[in-house]
Amino acid sequence: MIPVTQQHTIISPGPIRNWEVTPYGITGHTEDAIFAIQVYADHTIRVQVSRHEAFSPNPYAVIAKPVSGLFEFRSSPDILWLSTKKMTVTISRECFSLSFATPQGKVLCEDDPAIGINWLGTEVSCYKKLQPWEKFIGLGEKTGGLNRWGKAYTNWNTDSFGYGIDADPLYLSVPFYIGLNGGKAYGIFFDNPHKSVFNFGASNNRFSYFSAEDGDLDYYFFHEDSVASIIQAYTQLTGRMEMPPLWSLGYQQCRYSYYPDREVLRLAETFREKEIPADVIYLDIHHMEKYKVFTFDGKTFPDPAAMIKSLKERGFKVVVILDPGIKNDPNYAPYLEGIEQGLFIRYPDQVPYEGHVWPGWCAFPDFTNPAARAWWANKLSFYSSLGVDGFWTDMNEPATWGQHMPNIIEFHFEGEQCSHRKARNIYGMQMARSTREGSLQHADNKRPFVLSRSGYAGIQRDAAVWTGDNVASDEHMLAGIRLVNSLGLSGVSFSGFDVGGFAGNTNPKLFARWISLGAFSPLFRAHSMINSNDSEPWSFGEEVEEIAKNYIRLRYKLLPTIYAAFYKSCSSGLPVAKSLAIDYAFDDRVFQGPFDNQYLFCDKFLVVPVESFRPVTKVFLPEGKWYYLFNSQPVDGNQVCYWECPLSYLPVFVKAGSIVALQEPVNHTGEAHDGILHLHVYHGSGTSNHLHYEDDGSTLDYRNNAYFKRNLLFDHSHKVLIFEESRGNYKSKFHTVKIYFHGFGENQASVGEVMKKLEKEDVSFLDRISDFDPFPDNRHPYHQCEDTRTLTIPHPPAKLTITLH
Ligand code: NBV
Repeated sequence: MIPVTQQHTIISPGPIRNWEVTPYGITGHTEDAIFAIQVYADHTIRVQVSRHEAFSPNPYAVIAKPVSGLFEFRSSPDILWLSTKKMTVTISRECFSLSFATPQGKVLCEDDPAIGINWLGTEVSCYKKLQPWEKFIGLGEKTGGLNRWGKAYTNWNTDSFGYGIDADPLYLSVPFYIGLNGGKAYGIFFDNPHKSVFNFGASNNRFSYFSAEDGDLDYYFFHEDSVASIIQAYTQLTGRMEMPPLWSLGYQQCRYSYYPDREVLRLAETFREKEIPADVIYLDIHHMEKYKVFTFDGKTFPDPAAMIKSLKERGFKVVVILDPGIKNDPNYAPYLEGIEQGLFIRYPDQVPYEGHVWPGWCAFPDFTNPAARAWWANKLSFYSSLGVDGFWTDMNEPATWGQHMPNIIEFHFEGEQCSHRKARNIYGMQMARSTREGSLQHADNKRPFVLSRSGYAGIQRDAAVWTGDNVASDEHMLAGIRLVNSLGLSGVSFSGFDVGGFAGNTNPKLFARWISLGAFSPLFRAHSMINSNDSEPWSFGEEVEEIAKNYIRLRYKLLPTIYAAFYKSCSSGLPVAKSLAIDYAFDDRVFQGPFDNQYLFCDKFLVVPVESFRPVTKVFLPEGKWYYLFNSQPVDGNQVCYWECPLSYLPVFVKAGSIVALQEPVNHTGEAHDGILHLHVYHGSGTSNHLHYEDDGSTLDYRNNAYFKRNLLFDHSHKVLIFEESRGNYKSKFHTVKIYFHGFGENQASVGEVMKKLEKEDVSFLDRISDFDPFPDNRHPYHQCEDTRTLTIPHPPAKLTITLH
């Protein structure tokens, strides 16, 4: 029991009384707390401090374990030191204040010595000295600018319909951020799922801090040489996504709601008639009978299996919405089963909690209970047997009308039993987890696709996420880009926004710009709200339809590059849409608005998001050289310039030295392409590297080497193109490779004029052909692609080196 006198006093851990060195680090007691400092990797150190007798478990986000023998330890009468190859943590024995430094002794981040760690009632906080010019990035789905300095944020998963562009909190919490300090970077992940606050120098000039309503101080400190390596370290700890199905990287069409079934079929037909590629149609809540999950409305969808079959024949996948609320209805089996098996969240007197949502009064499965997760996963066979391919977990904050779930509700929490205060932020990710497990269970070796609104650190293992109920406005479009970029900084690579805006009515220009941006977003899904105007690619007149079609087709052309980028992201944890703060962290211009919206897509494209009404925009080109995507015009980096951006031309630049892989567009990813791989090599320096990756796009066989993967290298100084030996036992679907050289220059007869020698294969050579412009209409000034030469060869089955001069 905390004495009354202490309830409003600040308590700190006090001096260290004893410690013990373990294989993983040190543990011990201070005057008022217990502590443990453990090494998870050279770059990752965990700090736990508690006023309880034992640390309270947080079993959801972290999948790694501490590793023994990675540190050295020293002590003096005043200080304890624990060092790994990457950092040293210094602990003052007198006040238990921590300082993290590089092995060379440069301080990365240190506790405010007077108030470093403390408790105010049950609230636990950690105050870090604010360093001059320190920047803070990440923290998941948070609004605002890229640099979070001077702002504070709350982590408390919240249904935020039509949120403002500065609103906080939103649907999903990732209490992980990266600090940039004097040319060095570090990361902090505070693994405490209670409502938490991160303050990056808001209303004070002394410290940044993180605090939680209750629970322990439990955080992981990361240090590596770059922002990218810190994200890799964080995702080593919390996991990475697995390869998504290829169809989920195509264009996805959603609406609240498409019904009845003939409207859904008509929608599918229209895409095919208009030859606008698309892969996915979503069924929102109106497909259900009285909004009851695990049902179809018998009147509007009398034969869902037949409808889904026809959609599949047209090359569409079907994703259905799942809401967690289970209607209290004595004739409804899921409700009865949940009650009987004790699977719902309950009040302390064991009465199931009921909240009002779409179906009326509902009970809520306790997704923190393995039995409830298994039950839910089983129930998904209802959909799988009808042919449903993917799931969309909505309202899983969890949302209820009134938006104030009582804190006394109890959750299983893997047997630990806790209240809503600790479980809320975890609930959504566990619903996504159980949904993914159900998909794996029923989908016969098919890859799952789950799209979740809510989540916590580690959600990337189970689901893609989208940024919820945005609004049809230019500022929201740009805010969505920042949210996706921030999610990418926080381990969530597969994310997107509702193209066109969910709430409100989109205007034609806005839709055109938004869909252009969507083509360069990891998740490409258009969605809009009930009672809003139609918002399909053809709903805004001919010109916008053409723009939409061009960009959707461009997306499909880019699939070989995008798919390879996803493969890389699965193994590195780095995002597909990369904020410039990852590769250019110490260039201050990256953080200036509006440059802080810019990002690298698939590591090769610099995307400059710009409002729909702007014909010209300011662009920041980071160091190096760039090529304007639409005509390969070279542009110097390390400068800010103005660039024309008429509606059809989203400013996108290709990084010098990139190799971009394209295919001919198809109507959907299930359709066979023409077998020609188009490789665009952009002149640069050093050696370009492109990973070519293919697999069957749908099954889990890639886990057992059923892939075709190889590195393609281009040595710019010696003009040597190398197709390395391929790995894996999948046969590539490309029989021919056509290579295009951009920026090699009129007078550099080197490439194209003479083909010196080809090992093994014959080649045909074509000069001056552009095959990159996605806009065949020739109406725009950027259509020309004069400086491009090409070469065509059979797709080499084995290693091939081509020397050009
Ligand atoms: O299921 C209806 C909507 C859905 O379309 C949207 O994408 C979700 O974010 N859902 C929220 C419920 C309430 C919307 C007002």
